[in-house]
Amino acid sequence: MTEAAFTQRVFSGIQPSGGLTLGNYLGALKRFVEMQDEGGYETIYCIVDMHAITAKLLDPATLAQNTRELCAGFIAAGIDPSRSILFNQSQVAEHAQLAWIFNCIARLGWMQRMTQFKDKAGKNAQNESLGLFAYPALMAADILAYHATHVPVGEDQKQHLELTRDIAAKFNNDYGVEFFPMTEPVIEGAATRVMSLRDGSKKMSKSDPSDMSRINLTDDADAIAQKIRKARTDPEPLPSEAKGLEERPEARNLVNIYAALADMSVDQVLAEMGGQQFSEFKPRLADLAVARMSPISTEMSRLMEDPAEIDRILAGGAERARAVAAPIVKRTYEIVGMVGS
Ligand code: AQP
Repeated sequence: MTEAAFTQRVFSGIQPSGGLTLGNYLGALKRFVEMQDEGGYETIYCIVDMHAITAKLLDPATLAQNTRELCAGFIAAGIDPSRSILFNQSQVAEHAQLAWIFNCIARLGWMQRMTQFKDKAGKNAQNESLGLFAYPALMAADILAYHATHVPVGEDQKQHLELTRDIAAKFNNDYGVEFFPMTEPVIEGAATRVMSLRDGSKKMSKSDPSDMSRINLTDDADAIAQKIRKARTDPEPLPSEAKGLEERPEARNLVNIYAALADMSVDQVLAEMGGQQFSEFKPRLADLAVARMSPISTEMSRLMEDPAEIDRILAGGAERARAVAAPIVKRTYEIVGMVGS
């Protein structure tokens, strides 16, 4: 069976494992909105609640609250639920159904090489959940249940996207079909890897125990200014070219954040601000971050006043998502030889 041209379809997701960070926004959500607005793609965005319980089980009320807040955050950032499909993963059973097939396609050795598992499990891997280990197979199912051709993500997800392609290729090869597309990662922008404000070698993360390490989308102006003021830097002024940032991870991080928020290139930022001390640059960065993020957090709070409306949006999105995924997963089961009615 040869699949002709695949529809240009974008899929991506974010886990409701905590509140949105500036890293999630610049690395992923901002690109989600741009790809929706560019046109030329069907865009499907998912709050991946099944992934959110892999690292640790969340209090049920917290998971539900995080899911609704993330939905509000997507909409406040510019996702339009009438133009994009917006839903939470657990409402579309096809994700889990396809993940089982992919658990049987993926090899243990492939999973053992995943750096995210190694980072999250640390020295305690034997005590981690099977779900955390199998996470990349579920992620491949999230993407391939829609035959998605493009996946906007931050740099940290590159290896998982490569695994998705390996799973698709092995499935196609094992069954002699050209059923699953070779999905392209879309890793673009000045801030595809936003680093912790406390440690330039660690990525900014929702689950970092230190709140000072990240900017949350819900932080107020004072909190943002304080976190940027206290962000770790070095004593040198800003260089006037990107090459001068090579050995300066903390400085590079703040310049990348500025460039991404201002929609400028790093070279443009440095042409304007090269020579400045951090005492000058940090307040400018804080003002820009507040100007870009406070309209989003204000709108998020407004949307959160009506959780029933959020639930309606998620249910409507799930129905539309199911309409795309169900025939693809049904056909997958037929290819595998599962007898259906
Ligand atoms: N620091 C980051 N810089 C750029 N992009 C980032 N992303 C996450 N952190 C950064 C991108 O955000 C999307 C959603 O990520 P996720 O929630 O599915 O999981 P994650 O990558 O594990 O993000 P976190 O914030 O670190 O969550 P926890 O702490 O729960 O593990 C992805 O596209 C990711 O690349």
